[in-house]
Amino acid sequence: MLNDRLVSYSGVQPSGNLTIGNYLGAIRNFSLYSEKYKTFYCVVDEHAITVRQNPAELRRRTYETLALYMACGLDPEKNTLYVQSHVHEHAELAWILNCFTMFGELSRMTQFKDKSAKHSDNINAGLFTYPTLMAADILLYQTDVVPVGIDQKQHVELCRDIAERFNQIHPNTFTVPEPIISQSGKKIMSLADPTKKMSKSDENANAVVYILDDKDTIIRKFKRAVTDSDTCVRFAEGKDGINNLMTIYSCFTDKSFEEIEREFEGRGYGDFKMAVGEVCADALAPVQAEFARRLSDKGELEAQMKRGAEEASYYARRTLGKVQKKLGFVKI
Ligand code: ATP
Ligand code: LTN
Repeated sequence: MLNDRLVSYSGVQPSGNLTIGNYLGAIRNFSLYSEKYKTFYCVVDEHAITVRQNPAELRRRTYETLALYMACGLDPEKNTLYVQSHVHEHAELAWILNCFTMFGELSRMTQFKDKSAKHSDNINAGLFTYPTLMAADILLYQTDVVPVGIDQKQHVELCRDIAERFNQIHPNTFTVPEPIISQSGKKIMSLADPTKKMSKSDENANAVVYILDDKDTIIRKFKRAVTDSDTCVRFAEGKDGINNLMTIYSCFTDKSFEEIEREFEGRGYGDFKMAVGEVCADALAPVQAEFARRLSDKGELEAQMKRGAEEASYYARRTLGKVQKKLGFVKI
């Protein structure tokens, strides 16, 4: 809570081109809070360097992610949109929280296990302590709710544990946040392997639909999506590919699974895949147009980064100051 208003906070890494998983699981839901909550949405570039990034690409994607936030309906007048590395309090609080986080807790994080398997040549300490930086992001703003996809639930739960542990030793320091997982789009799966999460860092571009893919590409990717040897469009155990396509169709049309089954009764997978591609491309078209408009004005994006950083710093400074005082750091 900040100034009697509930707070919503979330972040996206500028680590690749954003996918419809990022859109349906997270970004699309951010604007639901803009009216009633004080909202902070961050481009988490410091998290992105836990795996190697090309500097020029990281810089470009930082601008793009900010432009995409706005294109997805986040009005910078109503939401604080900013870049993590512009607010130094994140890294400072992360260090402090490292001293309140147990080695065993961090070792149990599934994202750490997955990413260390994937990047076995670079299992750095930052990858291991990634969740304490994420906890610092959230706790600096006295956050009440954190809208994320289901893969981030474990990190938000660890953040709650850290906040409760700190509050037990130093009462009334942090608000303890709740993860908010959108039911429909909580885990969009890969089109090539529907048992795996769709991920922006997937090497197979056909497994992933990017928010910025054009209509032909989107339709081609859905046409190639892995399904099963059945022909009937219905949601059932073991039909991971069709279940995933039905989930995506449902997210874009708001239709229930029963309605979708009725709509495609007697029609084959080919028709259905085409329809999923159409609704997805049509829903993304206005986002893409607004993205292009926002990205073409670099000066305005930089001005927004500056405004966002100033707004965020004000609150971040307040919380960090309170924490430092409670710990016994000398103020000069
Ligand atoms: P990376 O591949 O680099 O790990 P990512 O695609 O998992 O990235 P993040 O930046 O880590 O994306 O996630 C941003 C937000 O999108 C988070 O809230 C995350 O839970 C959500 N998200 C990511 N992938 C999916 C997905 N497939 N389905 C639903 N939500 C997702
Ligand atoms: N860890 C998240 C990104 C992230 C985040 C956050 C999400 C960094 N800081 C704070 C919510 C709140 C991810 O990998 N998707």
